[in-house]
Amino acid sequence: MKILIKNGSVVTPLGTSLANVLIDGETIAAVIAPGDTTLGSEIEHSVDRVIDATNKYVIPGGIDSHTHMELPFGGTFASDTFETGTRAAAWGGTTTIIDFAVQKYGERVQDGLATWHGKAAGNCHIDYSFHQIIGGVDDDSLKAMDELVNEGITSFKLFMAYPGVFYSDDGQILRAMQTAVNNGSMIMMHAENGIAIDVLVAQALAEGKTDPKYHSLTRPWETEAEATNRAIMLARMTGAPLYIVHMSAKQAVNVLQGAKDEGWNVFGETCPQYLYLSLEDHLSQPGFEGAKWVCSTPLRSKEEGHQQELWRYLRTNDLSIISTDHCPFCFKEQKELGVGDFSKIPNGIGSVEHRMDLIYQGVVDGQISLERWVELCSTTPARMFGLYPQKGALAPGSDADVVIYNPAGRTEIGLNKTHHMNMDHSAWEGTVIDGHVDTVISRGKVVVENNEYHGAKGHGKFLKRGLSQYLT
Ligand code: DUC
Ligand code: ZN
Ligand code: ZN
Repeated sequence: MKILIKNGSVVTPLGTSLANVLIDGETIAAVIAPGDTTLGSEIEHSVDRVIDATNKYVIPGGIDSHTHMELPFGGTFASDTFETGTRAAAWGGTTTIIDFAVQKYGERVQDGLATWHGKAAGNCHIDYSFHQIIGGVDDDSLKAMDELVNEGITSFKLFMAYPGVFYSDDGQILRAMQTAVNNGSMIMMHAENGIAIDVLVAQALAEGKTDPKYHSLTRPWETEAEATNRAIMLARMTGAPLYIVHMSAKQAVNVLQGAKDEGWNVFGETCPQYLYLSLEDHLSQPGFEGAKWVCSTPLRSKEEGHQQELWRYLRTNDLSIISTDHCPFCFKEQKELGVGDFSKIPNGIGSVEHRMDLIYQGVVDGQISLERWVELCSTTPARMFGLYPQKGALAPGSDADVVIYNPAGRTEIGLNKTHHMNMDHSAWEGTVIDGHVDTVISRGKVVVENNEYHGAKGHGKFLKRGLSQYLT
């Protein structure tokens, strides 16, 4: 199948220009500037389909480098399967996800990874890869890290939070970082001081503070900034590269910025929820409603001014990537596990379908440029996690993952329960976006067009990743 996308404005981190994009099978064959006749003007007649993208943006498909399909958490499982979650992602212009395979404490890392391959294989609508969560650092799991790098799993997540579940102590973190230095992989960190948080949580509950808002109040910004600083110091001791996930506190990013400025190989990501949602407006809603917005790191206080600072750090590249940390739970029976005890509310928000739209709104609002939107949501994730230029680029030879985005369109999120994630509510209900994902192409196949879905499970393939382009 040959497709010509005609007259669109092609947007990459390098700039925006009118061009035609020729797709041949699963890859991009050419990006043709107007007036370039070297490929022959009859090209339009030699293709199977012409898609007119006049007045629309043509961008590389979104890459969400932080999702949790089917994650076991808080006595339940994240409600999107690989099938439902990747379908929802495709609807929203995301054509690759990197999910987190889990090594549970006491389990072999290889067995945890095999479980994740089993969940995803044959079920995904778009291409996918995995980072590996190391839930128990010991001699065996450190050896396994080397093995996994050869299998295309080149990044490992550790937790400074959740004692007794995913938590690693400083010595374990240090050893994992030393291993990463040797095998060239990236250490990803959930940076919150879980030991301090557990004390604050127990004290709040003992005082009868059980509402969802206490989830944030028992995880103050200091717990994030302290853990971020400690993770950076451990990385400095070892020389390991470090990528801090889901950053929400401006003070934590400030610490990261300081280390970057001193020349350390440290990176940060944030997520749409930290840019738009807050403790006051969402987590503090009456009754148990706020449970919809319980996630970790937590939504922060609007009054503390985190959101503007996070946008600023996105402009200055102190934050390099916007992922979702997509971790959906239904309100009924899942979030409700925490009625009367906020600490039992499963942590997570579902956004995999909305990230491209939500961050495009940042372009409309003047927070970031069009090119930076593409860089934060597609190109840098590909480069950071060893997928570039197969993904994240509109260039000859790259996979034909393409989104045609209509800046004159409108998207009303959650209106009439019309999202496609497997959730009985949306944390984004009522959000209006001044733009619309018109057409989505995944490896040469048109999967979304005219508000209709044409994708299929099993189309998505596992991506063996190389090493990060941000490391030497
Ligand atoms: N944060 C969440 O919100 N959910 C799952 C795990 C995490 O770190
Ligand atoms: Zn995390
Ligand atoms: Zn996560």
